[in-house]
Amino acid sequence: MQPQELLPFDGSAFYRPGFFGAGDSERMFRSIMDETPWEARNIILFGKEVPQPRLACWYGDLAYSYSGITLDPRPMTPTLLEIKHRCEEAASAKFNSVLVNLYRDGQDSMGLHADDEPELGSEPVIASVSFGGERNFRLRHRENKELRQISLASGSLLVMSGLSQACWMHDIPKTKKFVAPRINLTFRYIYNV
Ligand SMILES: O=C(O)CCC(=O)C(=O)O
Ligand SMILES: [Mn+2]
Repeated sequence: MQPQELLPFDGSAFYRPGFFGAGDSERMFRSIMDETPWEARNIILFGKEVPQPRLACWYGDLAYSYSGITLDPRPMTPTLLEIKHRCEEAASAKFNSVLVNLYRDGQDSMGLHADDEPELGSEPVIASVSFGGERNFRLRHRENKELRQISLASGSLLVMSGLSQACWMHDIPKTKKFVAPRINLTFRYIYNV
């Protein structure tokens, strides 16, 4: 599959399958799986405390808050730094943080949201890398409800920028299909606001 732009207007979500080769992807999946102190956190959803339907870990220089929880920062590992540098080059942007998510099976998911917290600035660049099982990624326009979706392949890079967070929301829905565990990394630049 060729690199492609997923958004018709109001921002960019540029998809690059095979950004990491199969060998690199397998090696990175394994080391992130083994080195990450995975956390199962509770989040506040519609005022109620519920377990987050995935495991996660936050790396970077600054703490990060979303959905009512604060993630303490920890230094990036050599593997994460290697991936960060490749993403910085591809996205022509700098990143100082990464949220690492583990979707253990089809019942793990990420609800509809935008990465639009104030500390990300007004038009954040977000580099999203996927390793392992393929999952469907959906983008939904806030106003006209237009839907774009793509199956995020192992080794792929998705760079969201411009108005993508202001005008669109995104999610990873649950699936009843059998899916292998998937690791996703979203690199961001957090301003100290
Ligand atoms: O798992 C994904 O592909 C999306 C993750 C995401 O949207 C996030 O971490 O903010
Ligand atoms: Mn997101």
